[in-house]
Amino acid sequence: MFKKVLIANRGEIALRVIRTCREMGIKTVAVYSTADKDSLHVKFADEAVCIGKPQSSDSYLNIPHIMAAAEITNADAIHPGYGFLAENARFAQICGDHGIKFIGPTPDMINAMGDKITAKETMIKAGVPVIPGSDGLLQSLEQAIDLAKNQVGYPVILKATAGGGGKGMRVVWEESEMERAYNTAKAEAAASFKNDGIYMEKFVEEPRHIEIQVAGDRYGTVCHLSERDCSIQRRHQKLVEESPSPFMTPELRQKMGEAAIKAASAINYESVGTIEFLVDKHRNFYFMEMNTRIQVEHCVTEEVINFDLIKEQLKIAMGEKISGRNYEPQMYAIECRINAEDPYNDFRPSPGRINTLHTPGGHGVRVDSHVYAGYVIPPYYDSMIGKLITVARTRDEAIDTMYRALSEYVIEGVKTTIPFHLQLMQNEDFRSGNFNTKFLESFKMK
Ligand code: MV4
Repeated sequence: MFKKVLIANRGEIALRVIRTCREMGIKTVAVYSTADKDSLHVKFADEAVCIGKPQSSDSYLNIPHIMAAAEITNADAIHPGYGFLAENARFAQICGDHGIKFIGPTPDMINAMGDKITAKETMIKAGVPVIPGSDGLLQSLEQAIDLAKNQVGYPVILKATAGGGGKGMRVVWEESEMERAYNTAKAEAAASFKNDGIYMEKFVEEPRHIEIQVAGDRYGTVCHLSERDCSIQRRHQKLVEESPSPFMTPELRQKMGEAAIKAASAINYESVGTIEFLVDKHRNFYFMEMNTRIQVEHCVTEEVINFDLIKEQLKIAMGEKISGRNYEPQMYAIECRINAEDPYNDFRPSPGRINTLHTPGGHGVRVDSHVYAGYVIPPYYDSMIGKLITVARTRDEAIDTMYRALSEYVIEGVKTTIPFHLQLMQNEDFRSGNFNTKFLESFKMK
């Protein structure tokens, strides 16, 4: 049993982890940068240690500073949250080397999924469907041209093996575009990831992004906890997530759930994690990547299966067995990300002071947020103010509750994504479940 957990993160997820620790009788240590000294995660934790200057590289990404904070407070485990060091295998290794449990998978598991070609090869061996494409790294422009023409077929997409989350991808519609795309993809990969390895896939047009939540324990048991639909994204930033997916059928859930369990079992996965799939209009699904962390959107799953995923993650890290049963959604849940961004101005970040705050409440409403009236959103990190989650027996009702809750939400002093979400909740295509990852490209604010 952990006595004390250090949370190597900030904002709403730090608060989220503190809440579950408190329920489990585990003491908590917050770490914070000088920009976050007035943040709620600092006030809610049992102890707090300042780990450096505002820049992430001086604080939330600074491994020596975080390890020092863990040692002086005598923490026996570290929860990395999401982002920052959550998928840093070296950090997980260093925690282990210092006798501090990293609450997440082992460094080997992080590495197995961090390199996308390695991950894909592992999935092929495990019998999980992947998108057809090059057999590993592309060796030359000539090979790329030949493959696209004679094997894969246009359109194709070039991706960085060290990438993920959409960075450094290039879609190629015809041969005349290949040279440019090949060179820019390689250069971008080198600049962003210090690894210029790229590979090719058939480009799936207008796919849905549907991911399966999984959990595995150290005894080899893996289960799935159903899906989330994350197709409502803008420039690879998710804005709305929901569960169940309006595109899902019982048969597809069965098949994708089985594939997700195979995927996680292939690396003996321990902890909670997510298998991301692309799903085409014929309901063919393909493994895209695995996230070896808790995700921002985990709350919609928690609401539809009535299950605390952070508690499960902590129990698995403490060596407990999981039941091994799979979970089906019993409810409908939607999450809107409330960001300090101006939806009327290309979603430009809008940091600053929240002068007035009224948070929605009532039946079926959950708000996970670290802000309060007078809080200043610093410019150094992401612009999330919080997550508004609604839950109901039908999707229509969850949307109606969301519209009502959004209408109640008052945040003055900064621009927010609330006006965008209000308009989305009234959009006919959204309401009918008729959308894919291209939906927001043509969405216009009124
Ligand atoms: C694709 C694709 C179409 N075909 N791969 C974007 C994030 C990164 N993980 C992979 N991504 C995509 N890969 C093939 N072969 C389309 C996307 C994609 C996308 C995927 C999920 C959610 C939103 C997206 C938006 C644009 C492109």
